[in-house]
Amino acid sequence: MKFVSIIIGSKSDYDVMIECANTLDKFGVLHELIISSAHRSPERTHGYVQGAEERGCRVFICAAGMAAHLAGVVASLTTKPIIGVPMKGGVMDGMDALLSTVQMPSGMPVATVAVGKAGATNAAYLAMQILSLEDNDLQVKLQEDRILKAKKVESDSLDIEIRL
Ligand code: RP5
Repeated sequence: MKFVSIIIGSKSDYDVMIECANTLDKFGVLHELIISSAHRSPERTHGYVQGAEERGCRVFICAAGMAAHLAGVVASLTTKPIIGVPMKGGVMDGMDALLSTVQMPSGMPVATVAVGKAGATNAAYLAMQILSLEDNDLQVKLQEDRILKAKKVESDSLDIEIRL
């Protein structure tokens, strides 16, 4: 069974990261969402990643704030693709987490998306684009979604536009 794992570092990340789960839901992509911290529960994190990979996890999405090591730690435990979502909060309100998540040493990549809700949604899309390489139905759904987005731009513009 192929699925996507979403790991969040704290319950305080949930309200943002539920956007990620909802986006996967919208496309019918199987996923799990758990709380596990690189710092507060390292053994749980190790055990979960190992077990999830054995059960069929194809992509890990990891969200953390402050000294955000979760995505990097998960990257150290698997060669499956890792997507990191930096969370707001901390003294630099997300910039700290962004730099922690994005600045991985060479050979240990974490595909880092935007801070906060846009990142949570894009993490889901990026995971689905990875899965769609071997899933034609999902690829078609993503293409249809692009068409809807383009139509929405046009209809939004029609609502407000002023032209000569
Ligand atoms: C990180 O520290 C979590 O991912 C969260 O974004 C941040 C703050 O955690 P809490 O103190 O709110 O639990 O590990």
